[in-house]
This record gives sequence, structure tokens and C-alpha cells, in this order.
Amino acid sequence: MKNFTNVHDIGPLDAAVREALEIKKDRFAFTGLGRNKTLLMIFFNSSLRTRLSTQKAAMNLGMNVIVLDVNQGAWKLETERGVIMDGDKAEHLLEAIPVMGCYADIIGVRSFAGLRDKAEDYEERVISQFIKYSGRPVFSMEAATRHPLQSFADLITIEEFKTKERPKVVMTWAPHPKALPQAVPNSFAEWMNATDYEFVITHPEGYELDPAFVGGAKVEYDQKKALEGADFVYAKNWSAFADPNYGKVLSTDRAWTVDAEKMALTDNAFFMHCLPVRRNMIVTDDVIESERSIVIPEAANREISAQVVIKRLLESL
Ligand code: AN0
Ligand code: CP
Repeated sequence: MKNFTNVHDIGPLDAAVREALEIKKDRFAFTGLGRNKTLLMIFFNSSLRTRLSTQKAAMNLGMNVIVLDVNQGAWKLETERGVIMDGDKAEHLLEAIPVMGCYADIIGVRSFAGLRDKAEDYEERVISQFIKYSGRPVFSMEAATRHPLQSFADLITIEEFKTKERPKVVMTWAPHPKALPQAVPNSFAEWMNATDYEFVITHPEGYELDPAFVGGAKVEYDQKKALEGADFVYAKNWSAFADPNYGKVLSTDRAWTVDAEKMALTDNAFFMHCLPVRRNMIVTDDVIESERSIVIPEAANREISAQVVIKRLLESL
């Protein structure tokens, strides 16, 4: 694997899940693979899980790890070409990226959507430039339109907890006070569409996702109907994708909050969320604290998905 930004990069999912479960049984089986190799993790945005789980995964493989929070301590970076740099940005991404490449064998990048310019976000301008100019294998730690390490961990989690061959997985929009990217729902849809699960997406009118990610998934605007018989409920907020409302919050309607009454419509479903989650906006305290909530094992699997990805990148150095 040369880079990892989407579901296609990982190849057949059954093999990827098998490899993940093998690694989970013995996460120190490949400690020699990363010896004297350096992972550089670049964060343009905040993180708890991605930062810790990815560093842990790299350490399990024997790597050295450097973490850079671009907005804390580095020079402010210009990302547009052709700009006269007479403002507050001291360095251009076009120098910064190849320099970073000098100090690393593999680079992980977190760069969220700006949610102002849809074309810029959906072109994946930042991570594409890392791939083009760093000279190193690059993996996404959540880019503008996808969060593939999260979706891979979600898939591993569903495979571990499912009791039916073909579970019904429902991704539901839920309210949140601030505008969030579409990366997590886009990516989750992309990965679920690559399985043979029954996959349903539910959201209020106006929150339609990019059809390229929705694919053949069923879209049901009635949340209660969508949840009927679900085996997994995957809650997530996202801002509007469709023009002219790209990146906007159209609703904070708490009628969409996942509560016990909604979970009662399911087939005793497991509750999932990528975290961080705002309680009593996205999900009520009792649901996230219930024995059917698997948000912690889901987060734990971030170490495993990252380890499969970094292992494969190391193997093709
Ligand atoms: C981010 C998002 O929705 O993309 C990161 C989730 C993993 N969430 C927040 O910014 C709250
Ligand atoms: N789920 C996830 O990526 O969490 P962080 O934003 O804390 O890394």
C-alpha cells in the first residue's frame, strides 16, 4: 500500500479485517518492522483518539514517532499558491511539506474541511499536496472528505459484535451546535457500501450527503422508520453538503437525539459513535452508558486499524 486515504487503498475488506483480528491477538508480533523508521504525525486540527491510537500503533511496530501540531509552535502556513505572503503566514506549504518529508519515513495528516469552499474541500487539496510533494507514503488521520482510519475501526467493531451474517446498520444524523465536516459520515458510508450489510442513512431534509458517498445506500427521512429492526445505530452530526447551504447548520432539532425510546425500535441494537460526542445533543446519557453502547471498544479499535495501515505502509517502503 503506497498511501491510505480511502476504502479502495486497503483492498479486500475481509482480508483487512482478518489481518486486524490477527494483530489484535498479538499486537507486538511485528516490533522489528518499524525499527529505525520514523512516523511523522501532522495535526492541523485537534485530536484525542487519533493522536494516541496512531502513536500507539506505530510504537507497537517498533517505530519512532514525531508529532507536530501545526497551529501550536510551527510557523503559520500558507496553502494557496500565488499569494503575496505579506500577511501573518510565514511559510508556504510547498516548502514545509518536502522539508517534513526529509525527517520522516511515513507521514500521517489530519486536515479537516474548511466548510467554506466545497470545491476546495472535495478536491482534498491539503492531503493531495502531502502525497505529491512529501516523497513519502501518506495516510489520512481525517482529511476534508473522509476519515478512513475511523471507518476501518468501525468495520472491525461491527465484525466483532455482529450476531447476524448480514446486520442492519443505520447511520443517523443527530443534532450538534457547531458545523461539523461530512468526513466521518462520507467515509462510514463508503466503507459500509463496500460490505454486504443492509445499510440505511437517515437525516432531516437538507442534510443529503454527496451522492458519490451515499452510493446504493437506502436514504430514509423518517428516523423512527429507519431505526426499526436495526442491529447497529451509528450516530453522527454533519453540516449541510448541498448548495447553497454547504457547511451550514440547518437544524439543532433535539427530536433527532438518539434516546432510549428510539433504541427500543431497534433489534436491541448496539450504539456506536466515533467520539468526541456531545451528550444529550447527539445521544442521551442513558443510551451511551447502556450495556449496548460500544463506543469504548470502537475507540479501542482505532489502535488496531492504524496498526494494519502503518504495517502495510512499512511493508511497501
Ligand atoms: C470531528 C468531525 O466531526 O469530523 C472529528 C470527529 C472524529 N468532530 C468534531 O470536530 C467535534
Ligand atoms: N474519532 C476521532 O478521530 O477522535 P479524535 O478527533 O479525538 O482523534
